[in-house]
Amino acid sequence: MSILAEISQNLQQGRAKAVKELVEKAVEEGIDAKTILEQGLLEGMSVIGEKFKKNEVYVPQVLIAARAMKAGTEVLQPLLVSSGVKAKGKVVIGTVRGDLHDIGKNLVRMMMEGKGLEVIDLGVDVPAEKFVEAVMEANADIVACSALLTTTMPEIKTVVDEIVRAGIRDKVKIMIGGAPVTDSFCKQIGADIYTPDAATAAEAAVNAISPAM
Ligand code: B1M
Repeated sequence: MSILAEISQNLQQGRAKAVKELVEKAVEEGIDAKTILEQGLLEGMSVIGEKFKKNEVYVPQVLIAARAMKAGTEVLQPLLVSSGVKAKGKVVIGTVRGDLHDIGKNLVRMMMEGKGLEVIDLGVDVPAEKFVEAVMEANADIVACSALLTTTMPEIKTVVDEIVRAGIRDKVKIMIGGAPVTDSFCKQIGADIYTPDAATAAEAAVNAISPAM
């Protein structure tokens, strides 16, 4: 079995320590961080997602798989940092109210930090007012909202509305993402940027802040 398949299998079994060690070993073997992330960690999480959908695994198994995913991504974090010119700018990020999923949001944060952006992470289950408060306090350039549930997607619209209500709509770009989110939803709710994955989100954030870079 390849080391990437081993990472995927151990993640599915929720073996955080083994996942961490295997990811370290894969890095030592010279496999690049993006491949380990996509073909090892995310591959395992996607199998878990399918099983979860079919009720073949339940919340506790998914949670321990998520913990194993975290252990693996922590090893990769410094390697996902790209070299080159560092962007300057501030991003406020969070998972919207009612939603506890944070793996994707954490990846977006890591990739943005990798581009040199300062990221203020509000965590999960973040009310719209808290996004607005944080943007105003930090004078942030971007607010980034993640939602993983179809039931919490409308909460992103609440964030947009709150930003308009606070009178800061022209001062901040609104980026949105998460599995059920689409570009047409982005347009429909009056947000600025939809991106499908963490790497694209980080690139889009840099472009939004300093288009010339
Ligand atoms: Co949940 N869950 N979950 N879950 N969970 C999903 C999302 C689901 C699709 C599973 C399924 O049925 N197949 C389903 C949602 C169905 C729907 O609404 N359409 C679901 C459900 C139903 C639920 C509960 C309601 C289950 C229950 O209790 N009955 C419950 C809700 C809890 C809540 O939030 N209130 C629940 C709970 C949980 C756990 C807590 C057990 C756990 C979360 C642990 C954690 O995050 N710390 C969990 C998990 C892990 C999943 C799955 C299996 C994996 C999600 C994940 O982390 N994927 C998921 C199934 C799946 O996605 N296949 C599922 C890996 C991650 C890297 O991908 O987050 O999509 P993702 O991020 C991507 C992109 O979307 C993008 O970048 C990342 C890739 O680079 N992205 C952005 C994300 N945010 C972005 C922001 C951006 C830009 C891009 O700009 C701002």
